[in-house]
Amino acid sequence: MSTTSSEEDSGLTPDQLQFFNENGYLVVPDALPPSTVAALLDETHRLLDSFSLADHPMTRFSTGGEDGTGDDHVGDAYFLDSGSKIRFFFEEDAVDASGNLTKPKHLAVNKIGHYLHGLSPPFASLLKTSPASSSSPGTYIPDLRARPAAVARALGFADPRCLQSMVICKQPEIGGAVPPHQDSTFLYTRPPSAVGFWYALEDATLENGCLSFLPGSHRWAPIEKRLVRKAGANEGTEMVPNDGPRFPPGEEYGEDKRPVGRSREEEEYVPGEVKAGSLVLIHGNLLHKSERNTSEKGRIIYTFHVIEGGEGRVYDERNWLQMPPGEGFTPLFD
Ligand SMILES: O=C(O)CCC(=O)C(=O)O
Repeated sequence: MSTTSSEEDSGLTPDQLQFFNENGYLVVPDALPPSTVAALLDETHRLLDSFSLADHPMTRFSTGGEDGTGDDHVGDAYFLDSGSKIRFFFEEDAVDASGNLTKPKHLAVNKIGHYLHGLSPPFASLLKTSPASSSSPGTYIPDLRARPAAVARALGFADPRCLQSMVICKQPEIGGAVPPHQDSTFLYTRPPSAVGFWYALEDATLENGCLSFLPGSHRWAPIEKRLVRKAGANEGTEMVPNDGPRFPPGEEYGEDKRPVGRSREEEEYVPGEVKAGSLVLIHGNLLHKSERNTSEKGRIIYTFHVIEGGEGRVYDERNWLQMPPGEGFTPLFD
């Protein structure tokens, strides 16, 4: 299902909220005005064209095996320090055995991350709630629908914090698949609270590797593992069993909510083909994935993730992503 948000209410309507609560995801078409889509694409291309290869460690974005929870997840210092920087991670198939690019650099990048919301004014503008809160004059977006702060309020956040942001390019011909995963595995709070805000900047289709979702899995699929830093500075990342809560608080969650008589493998993923400008909200426990892009068309998206920063949620020092020094994670509420 997809729904439109009303002009007056820039958060979620009751129907949208109900759909999200039942299914763990929600498509909001036309969340971004076309001028904003164009500005974010311009910024993406400026970044792709201007970064230097001279001092780049040629880090590729590897997702950690078939189910995304293997141990070969990217984890070098370039990745570990990216929470307060704008860094460029290559597609696995864009780097040959000798470490050379097989494509021009702007067509070789899988992902740009993870502090666009802090360092890039066009991307930062999505989090602004008023012209006064915008540090770069002119970047406030008056006709933004489903404004993130209002959505977060509708979802029940007390103190929503944006902790990371990324452009994912899903390049033509070599765009890597993203295996089924739950975002709270990578962005763990105790108890889990992550929600993804995923914006299509180009049409996302079955051909170029749109998202797909396992509806309702956020209610029964536990966060079994966490991606953490290995002990010692810049020693890489590893998946460890999650010894904390596996669901957000609430009676609607739990392994006993799994559909009766069906295994995880029998559940059916629902594709989410969306137009440029659409917002997709993704619950941190929801199983979702995207396929390889072998088509001629790229699929550029922007996504950021929000966690609860309020009382009763712990974000610990084991998480691979650590707070930007000084500022902390970016508040959505003024
Ligand atoms: O855009 C994609 O292909 C995958 C994004 C995703 O799964 C995520 O941001 O959690």
